[in-house]
Amino acid sequence: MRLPRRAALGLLSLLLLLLPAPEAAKKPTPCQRCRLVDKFNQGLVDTAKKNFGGGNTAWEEKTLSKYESSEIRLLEILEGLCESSDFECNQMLEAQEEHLEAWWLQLKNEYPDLFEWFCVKTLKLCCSPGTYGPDCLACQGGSQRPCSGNGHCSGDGSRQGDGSCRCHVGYQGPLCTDCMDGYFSSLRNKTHSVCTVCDESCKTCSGPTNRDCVDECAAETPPCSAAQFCKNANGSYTCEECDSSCVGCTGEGPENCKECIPGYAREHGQCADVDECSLAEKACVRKNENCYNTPGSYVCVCPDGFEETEDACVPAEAEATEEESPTQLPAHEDL
Ligand SMILES: *[C@@H]1O[C@H](CO)[C@@H](O)[C@H](O)[C@H]1NC(C)=O
Ligand SMILES: *[C@@H]1O[C@H](CO)[C@@H](O)[C@H](O)[C@H]1NC(C)=O
Ligand SMILES: [Ca+2]
Repeated sequence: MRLPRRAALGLLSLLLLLLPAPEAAKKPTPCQRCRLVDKFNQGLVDTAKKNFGGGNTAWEEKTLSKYESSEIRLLEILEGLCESSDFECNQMLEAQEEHLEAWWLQLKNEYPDLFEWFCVKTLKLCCSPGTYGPDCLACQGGSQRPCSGNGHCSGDGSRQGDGSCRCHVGYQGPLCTDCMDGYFSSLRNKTHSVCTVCDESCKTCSGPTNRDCVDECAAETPPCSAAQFCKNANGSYTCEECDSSCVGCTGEGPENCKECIPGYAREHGQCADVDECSLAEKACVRKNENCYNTPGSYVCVCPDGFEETEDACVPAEAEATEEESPTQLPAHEDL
């Protein structure tokens, strides 16, 4: 089915109405509108070689009305300033034409920079480059090289913004002098800072090649917790848990412990359980008591047929022995 032409057109215009106007997002700021001075300067260039038509005659040269500084030339320049369809440009031109004329006829020698005189000083719509905000204050890092030349100053050249820096990629810090991770400082003096990208295999680096990757594990403040060790990888690292017999470690397994947990001691270079029952000094001191070694500890228990008293294991009563005869190895909880 085909829509009748009128209906299709109606639908189209409805759609256009519903779509957000693209200009709304890019509405020029007052300072950007004042950039018609750029067109004015272009007009100056375009008319520089012109004259009244046949070349300035000697008579014309002598009279005051040389083309170079004539109102004729001004009008020619003003004519080319705005597209006829550019409402805002024409509105501004109409409102400020007298200013431009005054500059052209009287002030251009004193204030040769039209932008500076017209947009900054007179209309106060812009600021000089390197300055920002209602009062045209210097950008972070100064108006000569805002943001150390490594970023954009918020509101630079306009009456807006806050003068802070939005750094170019690779740079960070309030003045864009610091390097981001993945970049290294290849030049740094009082005024200049240059950050250069690391080799792609490095996360951080001190130079441009893959031999300049920073070993994070060798950093002054190690990146892993006390119960972990740092494993260096290409351009990266991982933190891995120490062996359970370690208090701190330099690597994997019980042989890389810094210290052993209680109940363990270094034996053949690695942390191993201490067999307290075979020590020269008896671990279990009560009379008749048996000693059982456990990982990290030991237990002392009375043998079958004996009863615990405070300082000895004594033979149990006959009936009690019968009742308890199937007793097996004591569990840890009997400690
Ligand atoms: C800092 O380095 C830049 C770039 O090489 C150089 O132009 C400038 O003169 C240096 N400034 C100082 C103070 O050394
Ligand atoms: C690290 O990278 C180098 C060169 O890119 C390579 O020869 C080496 O095997 C890598 N090492 C690891 C642990 O991935
Ligand atoms: Ca033990």
